[in-house]
Amino acid sequence: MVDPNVARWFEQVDKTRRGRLNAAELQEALKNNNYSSFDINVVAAMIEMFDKDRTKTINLNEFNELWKFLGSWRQCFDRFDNDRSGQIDAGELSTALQQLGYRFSQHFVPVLMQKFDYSGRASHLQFDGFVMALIKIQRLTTAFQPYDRQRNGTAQFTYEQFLATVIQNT
Ligand SMILES: [Ca+2]
Ligand SMILES: [Ca+2]
Repeated sequence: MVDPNVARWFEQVDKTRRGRLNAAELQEALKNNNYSSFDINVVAAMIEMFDKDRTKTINLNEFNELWKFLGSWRQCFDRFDNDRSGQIDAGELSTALQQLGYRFSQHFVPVLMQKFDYSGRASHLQFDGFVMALIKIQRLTTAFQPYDRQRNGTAQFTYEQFLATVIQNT
């Protein structure tokens, strides 16, 4: 079942009326709290995840699934946006990662800020950067775990295993 509000929004951004959104149209549909559009890299990642019929475009059913996915991430984002600024700063991100069960040192958060603050300021994550950061961490953690036999956060792998893992997951 497609939510009628979602269907209406889909129709508004489907300017070409072809029943499917390309990357530019989807980018128009996905907004951060400050009304900026999602970064095009995040739009591309969303298409890759939700384009089930491999058309490189997003139809209404795919859009509906994407919308539900982002809705649950939005709740998570709002929960960790402690000062209600509509963006996630380094302190909020650090708390979020801890509460989501990750154990990182203080050196790791700046790496994330650098990469996922698409404004280039490395100071705040908008919703798109927050979602992207957590998706990547989830994926790479899952890819790392089979190598981490003692479950202590260290692993040995060959150069080729490392490359394969990164290429498959980023
Ligand atoms: Ca599709
Ligand atoms: Ca905030």
